Amino acid sequence: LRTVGKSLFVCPPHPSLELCPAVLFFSRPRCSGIPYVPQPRDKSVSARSVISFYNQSAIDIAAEKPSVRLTPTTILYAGKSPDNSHILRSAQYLYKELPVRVAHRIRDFRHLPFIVGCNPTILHVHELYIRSFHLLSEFPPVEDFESEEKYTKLVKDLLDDHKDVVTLLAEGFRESRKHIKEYKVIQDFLDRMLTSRLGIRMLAQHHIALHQEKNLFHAQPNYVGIICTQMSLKKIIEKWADFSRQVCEYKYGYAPRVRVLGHVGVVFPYIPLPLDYILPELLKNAMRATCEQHADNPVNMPDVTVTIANNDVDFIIRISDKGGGMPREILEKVMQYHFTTCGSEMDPASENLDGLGTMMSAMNDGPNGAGPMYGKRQQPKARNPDSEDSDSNGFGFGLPTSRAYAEYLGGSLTYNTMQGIGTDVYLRLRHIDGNYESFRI
Ligand code: ADP
Ligand code: K
Ligand code: MG
Repeated sequence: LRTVGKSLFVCPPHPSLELCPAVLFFSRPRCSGIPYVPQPRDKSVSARSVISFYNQSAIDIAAEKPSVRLTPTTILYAGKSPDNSHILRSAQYLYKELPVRVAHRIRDFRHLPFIVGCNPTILHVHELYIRSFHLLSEFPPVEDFESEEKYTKLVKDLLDDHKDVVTLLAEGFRESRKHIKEYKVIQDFLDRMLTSRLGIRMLAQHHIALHQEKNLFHAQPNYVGIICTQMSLKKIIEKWADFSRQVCEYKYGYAPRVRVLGHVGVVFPYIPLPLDYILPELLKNAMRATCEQHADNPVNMPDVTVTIANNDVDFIIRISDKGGGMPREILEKVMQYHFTTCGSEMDPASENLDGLGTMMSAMNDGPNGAGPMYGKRQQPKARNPDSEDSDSNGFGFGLPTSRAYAEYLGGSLTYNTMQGIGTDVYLRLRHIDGNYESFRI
């Protein structure tokens, strides 16, 4: 098996990835006597990737190149030119940069422990990246607006192809992590994978937004690409508080109110995209804890309090709840990928999430496919309208992913908890307005 593993990920490969005996062996469903032949989710994807295993040198060469990371200020002040040449330059930057970043991710997949890399769900994501690499690197150079238009279409399609990647990785690792002794291997892989994906999506979305701004009809006021030049923290917090309350009401029948205090009037340039992921995660955690702690008296549930503090260098958002805090035994674990007190992790016997499942499993089910616990009830109106990602909730990904994003953005995510009372979570992020050194995308 070792040899086959090497041949899959390091040396020239087995002729057919799909039929590799090791893949067959490891992907056979438990308790089934029938040999399992993994079905490619998309035939064209799979066929392409199998060929690509023969042609890895292009990936290897790209993977050796360093990625060129830009500061948001560089992006912000790159300027809009009346002849739209900035859009062409933006596409040309992506044209060079995306294959390199995608190749780095492929290299990471190849370095995963063999048994994890063979997981069919992880293999599927691995293939998705290989396919994207080829589509991006084989695209003819972007030289004029006609090719820019086509290139932008390709980038849009790829964003769409990759929208479920977080959920797929969460599933794939949940299945295979039990075979890995060292959690750090998984954490490092996922931290790199998820933050790199965030970076790629920010760059791609930025370009797509610039492209759309050409048409004044699509131009959003106060936006340059994905950068909101006048972002109000209070507004964005309120937006996600409303969203999270709807999800919470759907799950528990009630939801705590959210008060926003502190520097509520601050407005500055920032990129809302990562906040659109982090804020609902943190608010949902606070609301879930509050609802479960005060289930006996939901009418007098304590509010969730969000405090904003702004200074020259960074801004801090504190989310405080009176949800009973975290017990000592789980303190070390809450930041781990897959650790959750919803459903099966704490209580492996309870496969059915009835009553305890994370409120966001509602969001995973899609518009019609309510799972058993939501059977006859109405779906929440709220779906995460701004986040492109399908939800990875219920996987214990909220805190670790938010922390990885915060650190990628030059900030931090920390918490203090008082068991029996409640929890304070601090999200600290750097300004991007160029007065101090900021992060690079
Ligand atoms: P999930 O919400 O899917 O369980 P997270 O990573 O968001 O995953 O959180 C992991 C665990 O941390 C939760 O299951 C819960 O036990 C604990 N936790 C997170 N936030 C809070 C909070 N505000 N109060 C109490 N416990 C919390
Ligand atoms: K977790
Ligand atoms: Mg959560």
